[in-house]
Formats: sequence, structure tokens, C-alpha cells
Amino acid sequence: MDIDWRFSAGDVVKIRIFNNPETLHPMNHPIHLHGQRYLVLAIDGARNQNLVWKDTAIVPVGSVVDILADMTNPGEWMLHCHINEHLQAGMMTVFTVSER
Ligand SMILES: [Cu+2]
Repeated sequence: MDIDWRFSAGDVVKIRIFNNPETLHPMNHPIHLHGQRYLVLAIDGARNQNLVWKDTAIVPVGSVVDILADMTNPGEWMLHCHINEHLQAGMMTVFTVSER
């Protein structure tokens, strides 16, 4: 909850997600973005050739995933791991999208 992201409707936002392999229990995380859609641009710097809109993508252990989020839906939204135990353990944040 230390993350305080604020966007405006219409913003197109590049977000880099790193799955730190040096955690207690390293594993892949399906990262889910509420209320908006995104493209996976690259994984570990390798460009994704199959650009399709998603709301969830796997971030492999030790990998960096770059996404491009299309902030179209005003409100307060969550970004979180879709494994319920991870969400319960706090692998989530809230971000705000304001009306433009
Ligand atoms: Cu997870």
C-alpha cells in the first residue's frame, strides 16, 4: 500500500514489473489489473510479437515484464497477484484513475 499511483482517464502508462527471485518462496505470479486493459510489451527485454489486450499476465520468477496499460476506466482499482494466498498475503496495491 506504499504505492500511490494516480492516473487520469486516457493515460497510457508503461509499467515495469520485476519478480524478485530472491524471495522466501520464489514462483511465477499472474498479475491482474482491475478496470483497465494492457498489452505485454516485452519479457526480459524481448519484444512480444503477439500484442493482445489482457487483464492478467504471468510474470515468471526472476523476470522483468513491461506492460502498457490503457487507463480508460475512472475509479479506485487494484493491481494484484491472482493467486488468492498471495493476494491475502498483501501482494496487491490500489491505484486511482480520475476523470479527465
Ligand atoms: Cu503470486
